[in-house]
Amino acid sequence: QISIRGIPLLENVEEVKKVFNRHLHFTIVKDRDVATDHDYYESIAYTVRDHLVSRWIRTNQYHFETDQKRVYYLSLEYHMGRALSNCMINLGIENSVDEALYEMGLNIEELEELESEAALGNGGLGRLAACYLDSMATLGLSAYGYGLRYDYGIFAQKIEDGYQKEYPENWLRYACPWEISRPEFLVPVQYYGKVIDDKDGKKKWVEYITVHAMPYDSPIPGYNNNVVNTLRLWSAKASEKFNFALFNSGDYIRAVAEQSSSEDITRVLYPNDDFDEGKILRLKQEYFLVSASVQDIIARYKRSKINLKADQQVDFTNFPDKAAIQLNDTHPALSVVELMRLLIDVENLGWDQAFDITKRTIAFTNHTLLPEALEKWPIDMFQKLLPRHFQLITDINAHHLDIVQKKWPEDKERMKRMTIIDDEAKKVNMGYLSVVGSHAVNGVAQMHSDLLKSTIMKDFYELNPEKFQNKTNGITPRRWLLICNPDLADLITTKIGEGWITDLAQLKQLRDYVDDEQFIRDIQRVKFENKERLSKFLKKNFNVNINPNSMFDVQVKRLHEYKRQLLNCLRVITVYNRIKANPDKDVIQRTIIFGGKAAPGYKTAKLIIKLICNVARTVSEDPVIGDRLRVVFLENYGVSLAEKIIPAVDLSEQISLAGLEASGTSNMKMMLNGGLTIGTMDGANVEICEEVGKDNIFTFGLTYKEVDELREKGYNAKDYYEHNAELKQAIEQIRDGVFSPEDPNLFSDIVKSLLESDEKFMLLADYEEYMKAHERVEQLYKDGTEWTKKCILNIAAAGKFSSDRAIREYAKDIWNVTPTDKKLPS
Ligand code: 26V
Repeated sequence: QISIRGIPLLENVEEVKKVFNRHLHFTIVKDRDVATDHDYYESIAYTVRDHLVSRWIRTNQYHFETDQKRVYYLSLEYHMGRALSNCMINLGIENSVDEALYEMGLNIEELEELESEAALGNGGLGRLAACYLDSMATLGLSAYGYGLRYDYGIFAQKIEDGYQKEYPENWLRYACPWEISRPEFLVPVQYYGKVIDDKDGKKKWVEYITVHAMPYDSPIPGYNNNVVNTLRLWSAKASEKFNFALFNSGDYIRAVAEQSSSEDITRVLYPNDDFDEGKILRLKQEYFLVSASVQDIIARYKRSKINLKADQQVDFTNFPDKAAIQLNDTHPALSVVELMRLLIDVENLGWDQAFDITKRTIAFTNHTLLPEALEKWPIDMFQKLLPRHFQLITDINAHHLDIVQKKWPEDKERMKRMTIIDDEAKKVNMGYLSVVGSHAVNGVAQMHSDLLKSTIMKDFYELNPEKFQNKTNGITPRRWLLICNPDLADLITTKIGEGWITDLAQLKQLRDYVDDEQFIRDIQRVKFENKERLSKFLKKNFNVNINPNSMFDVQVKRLHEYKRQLLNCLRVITVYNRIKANPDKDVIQRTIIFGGKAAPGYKTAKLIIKLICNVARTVSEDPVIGDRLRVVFLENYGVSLAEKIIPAVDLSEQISLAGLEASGTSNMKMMLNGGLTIGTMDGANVEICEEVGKDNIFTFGLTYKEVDELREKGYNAKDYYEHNAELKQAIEQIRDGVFSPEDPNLFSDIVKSLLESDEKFMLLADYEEYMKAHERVEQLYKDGTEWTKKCILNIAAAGKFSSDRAIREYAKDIWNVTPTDKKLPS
């Protein structure tokens, strides 16, 4: 067996077997006559966990002893994916485990598939949080993730008759071996009630109801450094005292029912990304995370070394030197106010000092410019649920507007624009609160950060230019290369060593091999084998047939109009028409793969899925097409499916309208795995282009500036429609029911919106250039060697997009903590 990390192998195999058998017996309580595959999965998971726990405990001890500044990442979403292979790789025990299971007649890969994935996120934002936890542990930071332990993560998507159907995903049906509940750290969270003036002139929040937050900790192992950090997820538990009155009045059943309703707070992840519904349950979730986490953070500070001197009043002056809180979008923005409340009402600090400490502790990352995604809470709802917090926001706003007024005394309009509490719209603006309550604000790609400063946060940038930064996103090279594409990882390692695993910039050494014929062939072989593996998987699990000899042209991401899956669909229809019109022409074989979930309430997005599925059907039923074109929509795209698709990608579709995709991260994953990008100058595509050079990427379409000018001048969809015969034909076919003969008007809304002059995503404006870019793709693909050389150059240029690089930048520019490559003792 080849090991790229030179782990002593057989030494541990016997031990793995022993521990495995012990767990099967003592933990699972089964023998091999009755054990199921799932029991075996659990036994091996507990076995791996055993290797982890002493490192986990020691990491905590070490962080207590050194008392370095702690980083707290607060996020409503963590799209973790499966833990087993990640833990094995990071601990360096995958070879021994593999071998031990093999000797016992079990297959590790099959068992891995039985782990239900922790899909506690929607899309890019939640996956980014997971990548960052991995990098923070790998860089030896004393870092904690805080989030919610939803009973139900993102829904399971089924495609039935071409329509998306949502099903609950009960990921906790079997006990989860990776989490440990910590009832001793239960935290009370309060809602409702009112605020009174206390005797000593202080504000007092009274008559609230209490829900308890139960922490569940999961281990976050660093790569090969014996660090194991913690992700703490809170679960709602009814307070025992909850509605005592009902119990006493004899209404026992109702009292118990109400208890369970307070536990609804962490029942389910909100499945819309980029749409703020303003629902009270969501506000309760946000406060639940924030209040439990900030209380926990303060409690840890009080228990920390500098505060252990007995009988001494805890001094909060040093708090910002000991804790950094990063807000993953505005979702945990209430942290600003909760920290203020705890410092003032509980710890008795003065307002000015509390605000100073709060600002120096908190920093904020924005992930979207889409207006419908920016969180604004109705004042009434907010005030009723969190009366004390509303007062504090009022104070913060007054303080903030005072500063604005001093800087621009005459500018009444600016004051109106910049108010956190909008009395006209009757809304609290969480984005503005986050900026005002933070010392640093960042976007997630250079272009996005620039747009933040020139659009939605312009006034705030002018007020505090020093706060604004860029932190281009990154992905973890462990999950997104080493684990998901082991053959490519091995091949790279044979050329440049294994340093790239923790220093991805080293991939640039691969440039030396761009003309190496053997290397080119090896890269081609690995890609082909990955495509074969994906094809087999799809055949087995979805009964989908695809041909590994065709080009895999892939757009997998959340379904959203701005991401323009519909533009891709128009292109597919045109390719189909071209083949039909010219059946003898020699064209490359393409498999066009779509995947992604639509928010359950997002009608247009769901109709686009149906259209793609119907086009796929028409294409596959047409005998003229043969194996030149296949279109598939893959069900239930998420982290685990991504790990199978991404290594097999030839062409990565990144085609959002310029200015709308904050960064994108699937673009980075595909690049790292040797996929070439066809994309607009949007989000991180711009930086991908910079890194790899414009000859090695297929860019097309309006730039942000051109989008802006076109909008100014007036976008006229009909112009494009009338002037491009192929485009016209494709749209007419949708209109005339070519893809929906059983219901010819099924897609009329799509056709109508495409032709509207204010169609927000300007699909038709980019169609022609998109088609031309695809022709360039086709040309290049015909020359296998030239194509593969560009794949190599893309891999070699992917170093910047490591989440290790991103976390180093956060550490230096925002958190003021120092990464280390020092290993803890094992
Ligand atoms: C907003 C809301 C509004 C309230 C209801 C629930 C909810 C959930 C998510 C969001 C905003 C999500 C924003 C987001 O996911 N942005 C994506 O972030 C990625 C990581 O930075 C980035 O790569 C993507 O371009 C960006 O769309």
